[in-house]
Amino acid sequence: MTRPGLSPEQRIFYDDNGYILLKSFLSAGEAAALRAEVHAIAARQGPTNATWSSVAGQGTALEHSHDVQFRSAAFTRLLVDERLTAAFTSLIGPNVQLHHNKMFIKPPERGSPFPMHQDWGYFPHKGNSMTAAILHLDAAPDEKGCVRVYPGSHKLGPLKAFGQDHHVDPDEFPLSAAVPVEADAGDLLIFNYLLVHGSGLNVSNEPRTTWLVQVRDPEDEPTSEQHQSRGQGMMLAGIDPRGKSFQFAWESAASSS
Ligand SMILES: O=C(O)CCC(=O)C(=O)O
Repeated sequence: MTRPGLSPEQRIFYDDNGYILLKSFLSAGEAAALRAEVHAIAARQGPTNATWSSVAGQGTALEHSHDVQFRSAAFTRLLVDERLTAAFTSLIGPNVQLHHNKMFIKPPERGSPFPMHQDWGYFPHKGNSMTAAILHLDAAPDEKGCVRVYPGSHKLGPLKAFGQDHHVDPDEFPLSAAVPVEADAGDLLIFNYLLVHGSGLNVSNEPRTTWLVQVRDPEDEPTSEQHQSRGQGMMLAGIDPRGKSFQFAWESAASSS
């Protein structure tokens, strides 16, 4: 069965706002199964804390893993799930290439916030095709530190970024004034990497569990290679039309030496 991707109305909303929340993208059962996988990975790997440096040292925590498909095949299957790839192809074209993916658990009562930022600062590309999707594996109401966005901010282009977290000016883009995108288990939030976004503290008594994937058009070249990952370059939909095969920066350095 051909998957529809975004409707014309959803596409208009996305183009205007830089993001869209697709409700019930996965069933509650599918979300629950993936949530269990994420929590099992976290239990196997032991404690982690990916709290950003600009908000570290305040007793908060953020469990995470990169390259989740190397930890559980459920995420290999998810990467090429036609519902996901159809959503991406309707935004960036027929060819969709994996950049990276990661999981996050914001633990109860002390789940770290993400300062407001654009992902652009982490992995700038010439064509700005880079697109993120956050799959919610349990409910993310505001008190759990749901994602907050500045609708339309993707149209501002790259903004001045501060520190190693690349956060934007907190006076201009305070977390408190951003729009909370509350979500239920199974909802998918898709956004362009120029959208100003972040999220607050999890002050609830339950974890907030998410999986995040970033993809691009394979013809969209990075302006600097600063965020590579295992699995990067995998085609999730379509083909890589370039004559050359995908290479990490370290591979080209090795072949020219
Ligand atoms: O999960 C969140 O609340 C935001 C994650 C995020 O913005 C990021 O990883 O860049």
